[in-house]
Amino acid sequence: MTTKAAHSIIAQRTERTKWFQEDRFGMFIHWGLYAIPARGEWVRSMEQISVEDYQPYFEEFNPDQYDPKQWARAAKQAGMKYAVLTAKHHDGFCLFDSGLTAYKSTNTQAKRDLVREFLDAFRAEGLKVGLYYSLIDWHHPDYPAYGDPIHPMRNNEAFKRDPETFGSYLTYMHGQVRELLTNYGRIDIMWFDFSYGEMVGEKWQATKLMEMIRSLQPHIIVDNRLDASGEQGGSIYSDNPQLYSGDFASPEQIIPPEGVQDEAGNPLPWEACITLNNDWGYNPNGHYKSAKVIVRKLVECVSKNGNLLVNIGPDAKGAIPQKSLRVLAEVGQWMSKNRASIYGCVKAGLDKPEWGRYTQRGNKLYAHIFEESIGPINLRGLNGKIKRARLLADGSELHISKPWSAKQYTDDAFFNFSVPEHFSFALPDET
Ligand code: JFZ
Repeated sequence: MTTKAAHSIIAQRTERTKWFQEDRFGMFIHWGLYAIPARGEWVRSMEQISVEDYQPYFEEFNPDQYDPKQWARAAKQAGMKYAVLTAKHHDGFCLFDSGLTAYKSTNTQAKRDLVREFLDAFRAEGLKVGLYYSLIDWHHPDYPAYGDPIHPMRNNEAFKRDPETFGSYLTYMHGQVRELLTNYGRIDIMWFDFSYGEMVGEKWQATKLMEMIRSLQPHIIVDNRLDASGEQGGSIYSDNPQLYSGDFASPEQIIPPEGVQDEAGNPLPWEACITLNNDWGYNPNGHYKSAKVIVRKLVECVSKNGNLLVNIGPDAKGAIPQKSLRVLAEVGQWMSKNRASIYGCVKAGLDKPEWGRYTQRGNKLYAHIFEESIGPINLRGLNGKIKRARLLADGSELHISKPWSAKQYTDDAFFNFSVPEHFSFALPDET
């Protein structure tokens, strides 16, 4: 049974996420001290590095090439509409001038509030801004021993803690969220990460936290990880969500086969986050996804009513890796011609075609053709329903032919010649 409170949570979620579901495409930025060892943001945990042995990275951190205006231009040119930066990741290092810790960027050689500069630069490009804040904290002395079920080796000496003092960590964590949402102007997204095992929901005093968040920034949208891990779970899926169940689901490194629905089958706002290479934090090694893959994944998300958040991991100097910039630029070339098939688009009411995917906005259907065709391209069930078809990239007409005589095709329409692969689009007016 949906209570009155849950009704209003769902109604507000729908209202608040409108812009988010229009925008569809964003940039994730994982940046912190771990850019120095350059083996991913989990390096402290994976290699069981003690607080003391991690300290040299704090002493050394000096990102003198940090130019968030350039980051913002790269995001904008890629066609991204919003960006989310790690204000604090699991290692506890703060990229902002917190009054509650000395473990922050303003106390490094950088002497800069990296979060503030990020926010200013991205807002200036007209992008919406979000902050990632890690619930897990391997640096704070009152965060309990890190023994999560996903990475069981974390119950080691380097992470031994007294869980009795967890309350003081919560005061710290709530206090930092208050700072971020008080001192930095309008924030559009709060991206918490992540819950596991018993460490979920009210363990974070999540209702109290959310009441504060909503009172400081009523419009802000929040991911679902106060209530869930990176995987499915958490009551955003139920008809009785909590205040802390979040505004959107956050599948990670996967795109759900059928998109994301609540338990009753109603579509939920969701955002898949993916890396460009294998790690979130800077790692010069690892296989890079191509622009072609990123474009197709973006199309796939939109074709299932979802968003895509593509990660970059700037290096220790503050530079976005050249390879990442190249992929972003190529994605941007595609977006410059084809963005109409992404922004504000939704799942089309048609079966997934063999040759690619559909997205739709109003009476415009976008056919994303992923395959080089060997002959006419079958538009299943669309015979007589297409007013005209155009290539989105250059506006040229595509001829629609009558169905073949064979009986099984009588409901179908066809593009009569082979349409160029991948970068081509048809734009039929569906009636
Ligand atoms: C989390 C972080 O640990 C990671 O460093 C990165 O920030 C990513 C976006 O989010 O990754 C997770 C979180 C949860 C699970 C797996 C990876 N999980 O529950 O399986």
